[in-house]
Amino acid sequence: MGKEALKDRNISEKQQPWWKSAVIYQIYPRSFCDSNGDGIGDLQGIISRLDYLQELGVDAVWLSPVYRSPQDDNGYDISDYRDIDPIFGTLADMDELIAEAKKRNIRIIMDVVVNHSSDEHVWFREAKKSRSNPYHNYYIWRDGEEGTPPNELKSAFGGSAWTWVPECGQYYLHLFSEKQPDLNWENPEVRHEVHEMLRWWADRGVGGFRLDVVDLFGKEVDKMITKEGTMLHPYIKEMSKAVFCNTDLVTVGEAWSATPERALLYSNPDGSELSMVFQFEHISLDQQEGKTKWDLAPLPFLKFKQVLSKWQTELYQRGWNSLFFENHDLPRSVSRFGNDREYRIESAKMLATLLHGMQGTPYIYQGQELGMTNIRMELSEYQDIELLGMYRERKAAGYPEEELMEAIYAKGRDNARTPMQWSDAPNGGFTTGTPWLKVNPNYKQINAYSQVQDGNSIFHYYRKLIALRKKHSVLVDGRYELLLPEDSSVFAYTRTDEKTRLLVLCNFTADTVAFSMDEDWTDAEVLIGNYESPSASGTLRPYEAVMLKKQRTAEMK
Ligand code: TEU
Ligand code: CA
Repeated sequence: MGKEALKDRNISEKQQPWWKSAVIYQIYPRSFCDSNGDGIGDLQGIISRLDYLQELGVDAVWLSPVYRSPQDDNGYDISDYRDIDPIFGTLADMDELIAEAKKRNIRIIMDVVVNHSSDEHVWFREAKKSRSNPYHNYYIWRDGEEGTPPNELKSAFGGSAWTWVPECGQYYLHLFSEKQPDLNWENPEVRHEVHEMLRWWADRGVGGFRLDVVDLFGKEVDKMITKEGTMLHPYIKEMSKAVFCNTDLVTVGEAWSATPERALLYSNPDGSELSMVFQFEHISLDQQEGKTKWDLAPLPFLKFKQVLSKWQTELYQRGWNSLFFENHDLPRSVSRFGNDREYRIESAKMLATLLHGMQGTPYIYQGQELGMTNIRMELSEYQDIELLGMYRERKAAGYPEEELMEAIYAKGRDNARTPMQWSDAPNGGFTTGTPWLKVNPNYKQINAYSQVQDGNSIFHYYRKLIALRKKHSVLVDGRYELLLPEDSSVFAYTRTDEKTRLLVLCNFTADTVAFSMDEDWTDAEVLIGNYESPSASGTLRPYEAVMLKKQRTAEMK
């Protein structure tokens, strides 16, 4: 046996944490299922759909925030970390959700937003009363003169990151909306409060935590450093020691700035920090160099392959990837990377194959398993604070209306937030009332009810991919290798362990394409594919995807 193969075997024989073979489903509660007709999804709605998630086969649910909140940023502005917002239900509903999910072997992962709180949190209400208030130092204040903020830091949602408070004669920092004041992580009391709160949720039985904008925790505002400050990793280590270590909690940090080098720290297998991070490199390619996501550019496909492959190889056996194409901040992947018209079903399955064949923990965002698509609405119908902020700023700066709307159609966060399409009943079966955000009119064709009935649906394709991960450990541990790096249509790679080799082939175009490979795969077993029978070897039909498996032999490298 070669050295590589020995290494492959050692890792697969080690006892693995549960989340290395898990698939996680993200729920955006406001848009998932409304149980009481007020137009807003809620906890009882989620409970009523747990059987659906069990059928899909997911191991855990990442729940976007349901804490008490004025909902300025749909719950990412928390006013009480230990209570549930009345629009979603009560703490008793939350306990019921945890227990009902557990019965179905599903863990609940809480979304922890502690870079900032709501300005309506009692800490901030106190903090802004005076400089001498005991909570003042829970937030980040700088002296200055009204009208002249301390520095040029900008809010992600438009305008300055500083807001003046006359009572204190000071500015407070908010890297997001002014209703989201940044917590002062330099204050040990703040960090202690966070640890206590996390333990409180762990004791209630949750399965883990997703940490919102974790890379901002160590900010050094006077040096204009927001991401990856000097104290970032010490703070995470401290938190891990206080809360996560010696538990089986899964932890995933959201880190827009993460490079593979950083990710090796965050996801160090020694457990000193987190289980994994969300990195966004592959998500930030279809935009103009050095600009924002609103400055659209076509996806550079070769770069896309190279970036995803880099993450696969750099973290192999030294860290852990999270795998995702969608979340509540991103457009729908079938509209973005696939074809949401004539090849919607094929391309949704192709993207699923690509992602679920890789190493890491796959995340499915609600509706992705149905191939839900982007939406186009009238400006007045949009709700998202980010896209409205962008529109206001760019409109004032003279951008043409048409360009702004195109950017919103392509990248606006409301694309992901339209209500879940459960059936062809009015409003897609999401609510009996008026939904808080318009339901995508295509719900008559695209809905869960019809896909659960149809064995060939995207839903069942995801179900099979999840089942494959449980069955073939090579999907969890296998070494990744990119093939055909220069091919401008096909994304191809292998996964290899001691016994098995998998080949994943994905056509990213609406044409039938030919390609050639050195290795012979003609007799390989087809694990899954999105056409009834696979193509003749060496060709792929429009958006075709296939995953093949064969036994590894001595002469294979
Ligand atoms: O997002 C982090 C963040 O930086 C976003 O502003 C992101 O850049 C943007 O959505 C991409 O278009 C997290 C949450 O996921 C997001 O929903 C919150 O609005 C944000 O933090 C503030 O809590
Ligand atoms: Ca409701």
